[in-house]
Amino acid sequence: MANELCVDMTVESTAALLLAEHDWLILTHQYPDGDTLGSAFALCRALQLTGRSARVVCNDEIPEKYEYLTTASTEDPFIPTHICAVDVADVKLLGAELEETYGDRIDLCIDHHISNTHYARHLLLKDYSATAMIVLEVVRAMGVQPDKLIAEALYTGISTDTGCFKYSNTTALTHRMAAELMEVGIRSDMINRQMFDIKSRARIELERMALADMRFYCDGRVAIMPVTLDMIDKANARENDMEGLSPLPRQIEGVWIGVMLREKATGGYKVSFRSGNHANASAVALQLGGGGHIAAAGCTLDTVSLDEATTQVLTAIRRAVPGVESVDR
Ligand SMILES: [Mn+2]
Repeated sequence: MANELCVDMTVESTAALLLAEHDWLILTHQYPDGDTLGSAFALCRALQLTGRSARVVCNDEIPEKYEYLTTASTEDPFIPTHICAVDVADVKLLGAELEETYGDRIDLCIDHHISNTHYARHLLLKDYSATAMIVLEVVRAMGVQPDKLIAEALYTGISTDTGCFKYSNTTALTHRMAAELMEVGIRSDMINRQMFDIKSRARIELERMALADMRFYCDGRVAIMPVTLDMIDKANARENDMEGLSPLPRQIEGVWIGVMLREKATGGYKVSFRSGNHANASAVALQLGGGGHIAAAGCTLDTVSLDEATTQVLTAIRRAVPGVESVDR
């Protein structure tokens, strides 16, 4: 629920608030990504450079590929009295443990999600491509010139939240800020390779098996890719290896709707729909009791076999996507 006592902040008043206190615990969202981590470690270092004590905490383990970010700050030991959340749209997204401990006492939130629920006492909200862009403005307003470590952390946030500057949320300002960070002398090539190119061996094995079992329907306008427990087991894949798998079928030329059917440990399938200009993924997901956005949506099908899940998905697509079947037949 929105908090009426939440104070809207400017970049300047946020910088002043941060500098007015002597210690800050910085919280990221659960299942951390490049933006929440980049924003957190950059802000942490900026605070430390101004003589404050600061530390980053995350509900979940930080995936290995982000490890270079953690060197941006030192592990200050202190009992936290001031709490700041970055890139966290809702208090629930902190993750169970952090929400339990800090959920009702967040002093400041810096975020770019317009859906932010105003759970913090002070909120700096700007409709930017990444929270890291807002943090760059705050760091400057604190009188800190971004050094290489801060710049690499912020660049990571901007690059990951824009899909390496490919998503429609990429603006001229996104590029300008990225360019400013590059002028500091960052390893943007290493960062983008680490974030977007490198895949684990297990991930490639999993992709190989999933692609081998992918089937096409509706004259190639629908592609359904199964990811079964058996495949996950054979590939020796961990949760990290699953990230970003669902857009694969949609990348194929001529596919309007790409579907991933991921078998759940408890039985049944988690279904992800990805669509382009020709179809509304959320309309399809709604047919099956799910939801989401136009380009990306999902639902869960409990206690069904792979064949049954495929049939249900195809029925929903034929109902919700006009013209998906060839007009010739
Ligand atoms: Mn973000």
